[in-house]
Amino acid sequence: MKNNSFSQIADAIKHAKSIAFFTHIDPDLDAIGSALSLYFACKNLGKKVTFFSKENFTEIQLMFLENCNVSSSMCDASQFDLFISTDAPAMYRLGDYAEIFNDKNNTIVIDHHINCGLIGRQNYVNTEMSSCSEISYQILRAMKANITPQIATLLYAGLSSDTFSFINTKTNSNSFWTAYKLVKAGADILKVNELQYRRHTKKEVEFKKYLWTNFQIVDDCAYCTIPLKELQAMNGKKSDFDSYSSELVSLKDIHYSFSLAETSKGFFEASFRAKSGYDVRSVAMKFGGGGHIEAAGAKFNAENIQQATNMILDEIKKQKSEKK
Ligand SMILES: [Mn+2]
Repeated sequence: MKNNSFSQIADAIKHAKSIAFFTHIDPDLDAIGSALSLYFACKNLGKKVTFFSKENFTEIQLMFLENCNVSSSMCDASQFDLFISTDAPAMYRLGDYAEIFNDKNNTIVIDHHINCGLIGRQNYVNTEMSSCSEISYQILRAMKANITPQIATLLYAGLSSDTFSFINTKTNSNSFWTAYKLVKAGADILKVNELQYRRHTKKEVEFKKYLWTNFQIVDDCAYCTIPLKELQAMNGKKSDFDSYSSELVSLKDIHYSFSLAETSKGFFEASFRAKSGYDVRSVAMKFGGGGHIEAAGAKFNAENIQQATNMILDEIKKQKSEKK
């Protein structure tokens, strides 16, 4: 796939009158920031804009969705002349909205993952970017759009969360340069930091307690599993244990980590992390998932949680021995 230039994409956006925005299911702040920054810039230019999503947004996500027209109904393609997807590399990541990108509609795909088949009429996919929000920022610059404090805050939230606060190895000079520009434009760092890092609820603490009580280590892999019964007892869902794998990979001498939860009978959701130089994307792909080299996820079926755990441990072991 050949990338279009920022100015080509900016032109397409500027010429559109009504634009539908999409991002991946289970959206993180980079998904929301990269999509909504463009959404609000277009809205400010007087365009008709709709953000399509069927998520049950968390309280924190809703803080970033303020004043956004979110539609959870199907998208009537005849109502829009442009369709933009951000932060999603594969069709299935768009959930019920994938269909739109199947047609030869006027689509734009903006992303920083290794592409897995989601291709627009125009594309800008760059895996060197630490966040998709950085790409959205470049497009807004090419559009000469006014970067309002609200837009800057959305982009900063995406950048800050996808770099794990500027510590993961994708963090580069462009991440800091973009952060500098966004703070200059009025990004509310305090709001982003407070919402992301200083709002731990009692429930989150319960989940952390579970993690640090139940985690296991095998060789250089740390992991934590949550059986369905425990998950229900803690009244938890996927987002509640999302941070487990990130926490575990930060342990000394640990190169791989994963969290694994049984979210319904016989159905498992796994989140993988790796330290720099190690690869969990290829592990996730074995289970029908994907993501980045150092941060990936997958959903799959297994008889029980012990079997699911062993399947992952075996796969990590196998890939390590293949690399030797
Ligand atoms: Mn992202």
